[in-house]
Amino acid sequence: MNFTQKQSEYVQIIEDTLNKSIKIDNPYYISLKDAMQYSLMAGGKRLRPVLALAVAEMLGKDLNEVLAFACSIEMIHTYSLIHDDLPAMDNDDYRRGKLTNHKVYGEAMAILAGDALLNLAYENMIEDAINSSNSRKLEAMRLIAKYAGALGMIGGQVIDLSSEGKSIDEDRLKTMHRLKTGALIKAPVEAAAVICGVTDNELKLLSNFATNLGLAFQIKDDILDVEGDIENMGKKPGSDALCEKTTYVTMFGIEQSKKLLETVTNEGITYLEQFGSKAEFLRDMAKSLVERTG
Ligand code: GRG
Repeated sequence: MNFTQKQSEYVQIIEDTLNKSIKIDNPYYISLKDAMQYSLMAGGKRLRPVLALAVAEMLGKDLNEVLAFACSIEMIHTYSLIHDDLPAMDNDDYRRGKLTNHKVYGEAMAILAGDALLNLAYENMIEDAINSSNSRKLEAMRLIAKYAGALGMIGGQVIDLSSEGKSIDEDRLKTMHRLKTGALIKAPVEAAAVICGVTDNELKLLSNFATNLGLAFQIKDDILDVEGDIENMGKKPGSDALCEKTTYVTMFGIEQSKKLLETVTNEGITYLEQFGSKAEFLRDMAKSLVERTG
């Protein structure tokens, strides 16, 4: 099976699980379900849960062992995007070519839909851990909470907000992206690895791979922001794309950023050597992120 087929297979499993995961049927607040479902099923790439499934399969484990955690990370990712789009943050009208959550359901409901997705993520992980004899799931949950929280994605978002309108140095730029984007890419890789019972050395290798992948993902995002006009469609004055902000491209220039992207990706792939041919999908995934157009 080639990379694209395997990726579609993973995405299908994730879509099916996510689609069934919001179980609100109370007519008094069915609108909350609509708002949660709207963003959760809005056509994201499912990069993070795919990573979790791919790690589990590489390690020879049943995908169901990590599926609840994979989908929970996607819920956390979705909540972060809903909140990031709010007027108090990036103030965006469109995401993935569709109106943002608050533009359809209003700000209050968008905040609540994000909050509810975050809670559902942990409820599902806890339920999965309770019904499992795998005690490592608790540690996996701790890692996810850390990477999504103040020492991870939320911390990165705060650095981003406090950097607005300022010219920032390389260290601050890297720290911001390591936390804001990188942490939630490390979460599925490390959580899946821990659930599957890897050795400390294997965990370190996979963690290093994910660090590089997250960095490459962000550099590519910055390159796409400059190169893809579509990225800027629907943005309001004051939103990211139109306001002067430091990115890898503004700091290093486009050509240097492309070289950095290549170097970071290739280095990331070297951490997979020990896993041999079983790591083929993860290698291809890293390469596909370099080539992505959106
Ligand atoms: C509001 C707590 C809080 C955090 C927001 C994730 C985030 C932090 C902000 C999103 C802003 C942004 C565009 C970050 C760059 C990298 C990134 C996370 C892109 C979106 O991820 P993709 O490309 O999205 O995986 P899809 O749409 O495929 O799910």
